[in-house]
Amino acid sequence: MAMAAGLGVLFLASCSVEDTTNSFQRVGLPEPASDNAVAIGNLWIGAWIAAAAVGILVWGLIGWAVLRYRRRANLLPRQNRYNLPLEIMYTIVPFIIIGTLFYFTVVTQNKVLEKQPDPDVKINVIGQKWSWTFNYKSADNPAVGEDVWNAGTVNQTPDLYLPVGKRVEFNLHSPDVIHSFWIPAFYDKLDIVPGRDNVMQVTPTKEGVFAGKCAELCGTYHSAMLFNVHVVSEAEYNAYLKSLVAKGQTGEVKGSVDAQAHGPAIQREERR
Ligand SMILES: [Cu+2]
Repeated sequence: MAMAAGLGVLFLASCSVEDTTNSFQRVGLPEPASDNAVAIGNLWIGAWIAAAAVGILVWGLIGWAVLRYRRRANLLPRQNRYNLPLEIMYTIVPFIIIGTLFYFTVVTQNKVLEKQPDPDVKINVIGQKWSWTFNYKSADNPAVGEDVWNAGTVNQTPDLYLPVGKRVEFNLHSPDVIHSFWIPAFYDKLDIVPGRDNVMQVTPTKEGVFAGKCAELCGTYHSAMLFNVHVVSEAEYNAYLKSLVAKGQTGEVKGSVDAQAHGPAIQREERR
């Protein structure tokens, strides 16, 4: 048992979310696709290593006590109480464990929440019952020259385009209830609270198509609150924004109902 436990800790210690295509080594986490994902993933694995080490020690001591002090005769064993050094030890050790976890959590949190004063791309995201609206603040992008938008409905999953390797700022706004903006491959997630716009910054590091979801049970069609994240080259990103200009989806809209009123591209098919 001790050997299996030791192997377990060794396995976890060899885990990292960086530079691995082996999902076992990432403990089942998705392949990280943003700068924050690596920091969050390694904090997660580190917490598992700490939990496994404590668990193995406790299970080991329980197993040892059960075997070593199993009943051999009908005699009552010697009764001990008030072991002061032991009591001090098991008061201090949890503080050390919590302090260590706290330290690494704060370091990771500071990195993840770090905001650059001048991000490359700004997108106003609206999470509304029950889809997403993406407003690309691209008026000062010389390749586009206008703010453009794209929106989904419960029947139409919207697309979100991001340029790879660029600092992206999401301004998260909700006109109705609490939603949560989550791209699992980025690991990072932030609630969208009515009356309070939250800001998230991230740098996508890998091209590809990733799933996006609402991570807050927000109502009847919560399960329809999906979006597709396309991380593409800058040229493809600009070409996409220009295609929105060509469709007439310029300016800024505040939600899918608004988007339907504005945009010929969006069909009126929202469920009642
Ligand atoms: Cu939602």
